[in-house]
Amino acid sequence: RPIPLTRALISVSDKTGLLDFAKALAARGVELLSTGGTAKTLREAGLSVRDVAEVTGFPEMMDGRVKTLHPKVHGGLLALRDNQEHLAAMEAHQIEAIDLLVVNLYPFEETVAKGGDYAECIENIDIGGPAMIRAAAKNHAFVTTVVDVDDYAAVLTEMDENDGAIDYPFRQKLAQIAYARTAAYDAAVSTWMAGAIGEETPRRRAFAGTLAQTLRYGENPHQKAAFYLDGTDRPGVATAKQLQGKELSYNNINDTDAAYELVAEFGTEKPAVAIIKHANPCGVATGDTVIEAYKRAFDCDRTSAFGGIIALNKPLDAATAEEITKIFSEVIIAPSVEEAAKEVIAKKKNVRLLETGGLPDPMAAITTYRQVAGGFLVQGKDNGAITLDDLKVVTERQPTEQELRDMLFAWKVAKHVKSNAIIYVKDGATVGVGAGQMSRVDSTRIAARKAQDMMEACSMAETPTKGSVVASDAFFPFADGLITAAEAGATAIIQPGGSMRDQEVIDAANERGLAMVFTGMRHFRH
Ligand code: 93A
Repeated sequence: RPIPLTRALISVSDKTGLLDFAKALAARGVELLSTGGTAKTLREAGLSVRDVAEVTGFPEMMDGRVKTLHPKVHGGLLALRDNQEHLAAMEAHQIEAIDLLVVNLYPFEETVAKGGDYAECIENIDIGGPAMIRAAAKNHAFVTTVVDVDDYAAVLTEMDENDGAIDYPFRQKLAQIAYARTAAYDAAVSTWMAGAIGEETPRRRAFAGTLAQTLRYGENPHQKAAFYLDGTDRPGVATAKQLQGKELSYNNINDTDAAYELVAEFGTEKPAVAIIKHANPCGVATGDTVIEAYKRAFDCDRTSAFGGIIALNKPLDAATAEEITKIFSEVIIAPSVEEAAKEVIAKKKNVRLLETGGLPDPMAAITTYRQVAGGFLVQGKDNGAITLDDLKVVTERQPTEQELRDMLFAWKVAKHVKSNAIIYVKDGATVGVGAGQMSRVDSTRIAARKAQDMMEACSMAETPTKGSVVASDAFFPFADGLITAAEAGATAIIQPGGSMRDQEVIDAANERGLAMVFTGMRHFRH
């Protein structure tokens, strides 16, 4: 049944929207109790408010570590209003019922994000706040708990629709949110602490998320789905601003993430464009201009690029926008979008256009999760990278400068292609991508075949893989893959090495005059 609000305890670190909300509560006859800083803010705005210290008979002490941890507060939150013993205890100890709790916590996550030192982070672990939230939420049969500034308006609306009372289903919903908040808060503390003490694989692990969007469906229309934020501010699909187009779908979000993470590998030195289909690139290229990079990426596989996801590492300009909109694309994501480009894309209503404000750091230490039946796997994101110095030439022929440049390019792309990954590259552009095959030689064949298809479709004089270099995300177990690449016209190979049959593969390369380098690092992606 609806419970009228008569007394509220407000204790908030984030004072956004506080005054309007408190004024509206006061105007509806709600008595306000508050902690130090919050009470001060309210009083300064002319509101009448009682200090929690006055209610408890204890001053806030120990730098505020103890301010609301008192039976007068917790009794007021936890007492069952229909239980004679509880009522008798309230009477005996002069405990007043609190029927609305408004709390947001010490900014622990923000303190970590801004690089606070150990002591600062510890001091920002809120104890009294979560204790009150958990108490009030437990007693949602009688108490309303608000932990999100976003819910202030809904509480007022609910009151106005119920004669100043809050209905049970709404209290239940707020209680669920309250527990998610305290769980997420403690998860953030625990995750930070694991990092701070260098515990990469702690015995217990917690994580939590905040709903960003309920999705129409998941990977398929019969699957329910939603998108949650983990609280990290990595530039990308989760934090981007959508400038136009339909709502992002589950697959859009997944593919856009793959696209943007890939293009971020190229930094901002030179324009780079990646076109993604089903989480794999069907074209990646650099160029002197953004439009050139796009055209070269598109030329890798014009057939697959249709309905793709396009990621740029540079601002989207009008000329490139014109070029891109010649065919349909699902999503375009870029650090920024020039005004003239916005106008061009606006003509294609269905294209989703995302602006991120920056590129994510491909080297960042990020934890990734994958669910399996009965558990989840946790690993650091693949942020492995190599430089020229890491390459070991294993063939008689040394690679040329151009081959080395292309090999490093191909290697960056290989990291973002599902295994078994084979990538043919020429002049800073992919010309063939073989992804996700169960045998490496099949990936090698498919990539070459697709390049040949392009040659035929565009009546080119020779196949684009002629004179290319090839990257393989893991070692060639046999020489067959390398031989296939050589037959497709590849002149140089970059691969991790480390196979039992390395010598066979090296011999096959030498016989064909190929240059080959070992990276000593592999990039499986499953
Ligand atoms: O240090 S605490 O863990 N000890 C407490 O007893 C306590 N009670 C409320 N932090 C406590 N709070 C937190 O103080 C609230 O969760 C809120 O974030 C903050 C509000 O303090 P003020 O009103 O002084 O700005």
